[in-house]
Amino acid sequence: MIDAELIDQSNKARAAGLGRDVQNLAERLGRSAATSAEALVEALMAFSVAAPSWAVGTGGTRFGRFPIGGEPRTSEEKIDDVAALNALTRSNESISLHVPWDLPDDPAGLKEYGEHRGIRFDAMNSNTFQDNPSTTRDGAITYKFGSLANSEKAVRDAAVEHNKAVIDLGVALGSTALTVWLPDGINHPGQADHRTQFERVAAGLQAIHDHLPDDWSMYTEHKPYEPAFYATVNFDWGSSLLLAQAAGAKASCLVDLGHHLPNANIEQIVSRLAMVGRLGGFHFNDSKYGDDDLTTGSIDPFQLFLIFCELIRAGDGVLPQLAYMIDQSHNIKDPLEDLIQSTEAVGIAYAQALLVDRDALLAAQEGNDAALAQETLQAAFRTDVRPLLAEARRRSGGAVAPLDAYRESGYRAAKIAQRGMQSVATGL
Ligand SMILES: [Mn+2]
Repeated sequence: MIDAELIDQSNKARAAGLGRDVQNLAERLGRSAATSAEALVEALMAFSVAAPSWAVGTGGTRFGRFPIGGEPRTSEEKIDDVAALNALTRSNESISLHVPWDLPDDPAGLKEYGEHRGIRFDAMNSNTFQDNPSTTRDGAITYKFGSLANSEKAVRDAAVEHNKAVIDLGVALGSTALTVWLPDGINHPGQADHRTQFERVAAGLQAIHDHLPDDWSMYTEHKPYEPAFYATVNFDWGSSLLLAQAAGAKASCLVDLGHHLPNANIEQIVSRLAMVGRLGGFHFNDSKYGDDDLTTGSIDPFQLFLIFCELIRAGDGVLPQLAYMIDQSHNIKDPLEDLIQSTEAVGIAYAQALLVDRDALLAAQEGNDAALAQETLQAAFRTDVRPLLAEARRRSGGAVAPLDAYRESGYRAAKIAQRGMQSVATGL
């Protein structure tokens, strides 16, 4: 573990500099109570973004995988890594499991394991994009030609059963949400009927929705291609909305930033889904071309800022309570360093969006003053809010400089000694 003493030592060396930076910002910002440095620090202290269990191992590409060493071998070790991350950031208080990559024999024990380390269970993810031993018995059932949209009823039923089992597991872990990302689609034009596939998926999602406990939510996650390359059933936000509406009242749409065709206006999608009350959550990452799973905010931080502006707009000045998660699996960085950087990027975009003078923006919009509207957004976006994030972490017991503190801790080397150089995270 990364202990408080190490973080204290790391913070002491940076205390004076941080104090000066925060003071400078406080003097520059403090126009109104809502956008004061103090208000932003408090908002940041209350914010948490989930880490997925698959992001603590080294991902790979179809060209290969280069393990970094010391990767978690079990769900418990994945929780250990998220707890280490949270000790530094104080903004990653939950883990999102992926079934069957995570299939605990003793869910109650795993829940307790998480509780002891201050880690809750975020949305459950059901995987039907590969065959798995729990529902695709003896090879008689296969998801080769899809799951909920499969032409064979036995396969569709198995996919529904898998999702129900994931809900049951989530109940035992204290989770309250299911994210359904489907592999269903068409690789070759004419291979299957678009409408029939959609109707089968809608029926399957209804059956899964019927199994949700009262306090649960369910998210549909769209993606334009992969694993099918000609068409996917849930290919865009419109299809996702139709599927969520068909599934039932507890279903809403989840936006994965990498699941759009190049140049899609994601902030506008966010606005539309929020407008109709079906925006459920986010998977944060960044991309240049496709579902690149690059570090959040590393390619297009302005887009991330504009997305958070839409969220603040949807919440009328405050961030709505949605499912916020980082969905990345890096293949060359230390996964924990990647998560530290993504968590920072999400916090920056959030704080900058809170900084927008919404009254001035509205006045510029209604007055058709495009130049002033742009100035208003840029005034917030160009503000370096990083000292406020550092201050929020410091007050919460986290590290002022989490990446430095992580390296100073020697965590990776200790985990290589404990888990080995060739350990592989389940599912990767
Ligand atoms: Mn995702």
